[in-house]
Amino acid sequence: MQSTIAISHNTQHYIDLEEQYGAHNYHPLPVVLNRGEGIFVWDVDGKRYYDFLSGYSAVNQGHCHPKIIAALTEQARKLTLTSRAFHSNLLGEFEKYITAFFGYDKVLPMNTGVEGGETAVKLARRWGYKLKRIPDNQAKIIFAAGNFWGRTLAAISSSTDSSSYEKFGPFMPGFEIVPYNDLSALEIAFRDKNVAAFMFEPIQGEAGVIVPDKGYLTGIRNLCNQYNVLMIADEIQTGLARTGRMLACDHENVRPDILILGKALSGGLLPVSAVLADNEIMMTILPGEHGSTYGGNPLACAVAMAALQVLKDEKLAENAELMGELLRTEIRKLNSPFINLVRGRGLLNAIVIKHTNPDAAWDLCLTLKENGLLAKPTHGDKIRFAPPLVINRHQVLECVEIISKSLATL
Ligand code: PXG
Repeated sequence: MQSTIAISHNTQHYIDLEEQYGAHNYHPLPVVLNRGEGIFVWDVDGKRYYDFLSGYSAVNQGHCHPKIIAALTEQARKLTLTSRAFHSNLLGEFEKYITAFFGYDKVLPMNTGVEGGETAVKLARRWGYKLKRIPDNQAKIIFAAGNFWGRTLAAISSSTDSSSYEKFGPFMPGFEIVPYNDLSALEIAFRDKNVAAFMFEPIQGEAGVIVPDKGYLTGIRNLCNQYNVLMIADEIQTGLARTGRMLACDHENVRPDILILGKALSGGLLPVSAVLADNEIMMTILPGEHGSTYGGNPLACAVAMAALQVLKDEKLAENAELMGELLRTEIRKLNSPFINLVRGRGLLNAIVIKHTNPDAAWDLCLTLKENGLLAKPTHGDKIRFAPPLVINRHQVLECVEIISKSLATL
């Protein structure tokens, strides 16, 4: 598959190292990066690329944002980790900052996104037993088909993608699946009194940027109220300005009971995730019942506050909204016979490739790479276009030129 393009000896050297010494759990594009700045990354041969993946939306603020790097380096010289056995001067400050930022009583800090998801599920089960009075060990969490929230055994237990779960069983009990974007199915599921929560992505990222119908988020909120079920929004990929609002739930002015954030909460510097909820939910977990060595460490706290402040100061939600609209409009104008459709919100977008060659999406990504733009196919025929949110008008138009030129070679 990779034979059609020339790869330098230098690049091949690094790829060979990974091939030989690393597990083969990924299939990356044949490009080896060693530098990033803003919307650009450079390979080991010094070639510059537009980054149209942004670390799967972790780098919303742009690569190596100077203010976030400054927060990191300054804090790194003082104190990086205390564990939660002791207090730090930054944890409470960060907790106050992020709860005010999103309007919740409390936050529980973790590291990776999947840990944020696990935390939300544990909180929902606890709430279910303590407040909804679900009989012991009977709590159910509902998920939507096509969901993706990581790679732990709990996360893959809710997956409908066989490449995520096959031959990794047995799976976590108490999880149920309903179709995405289907409120009637959700209502039927909620009639079961043992349902504690519905966990969903406001736009499904890994499934290929699936945007639900207008009213879906409001409908979920209403059903959750009606049936006393917690609404858990996984905004790890959609949150933090990516879709043109600070949260994707803001598009319908809906407030989830539990909000999960990750990825861009550190601007791509280190794993930082957070679960936000009000006291009624958060106070169901007591000392010793949940945690993590690195969760809430001072370095992460300093970085997360800087990362959030940059989103606000640079009005990145507004820019994502405008640049996303421009990107979709200009790609549609190309009228390419190879693009089945362009979809997305803000700067979380995907194109669906139409071609007789099943490898067309991969081949297009190789050509895009040759032409100076990095993007990655998902599920065979879809390519995500999700640059850092600091991209400007001129750069969007230049990227559309690159896309146009690359499509012509298909
Ligand atoms: N929720 C959503 C919506 C995600 O997109 C996670 C949770 C998990 O985050 P962590 O930090 O645990 O990866 C994601 C992750 C991959 C991969 O290689 C992961 C994501 C996107 C693309 C690839 O596992 N999103």
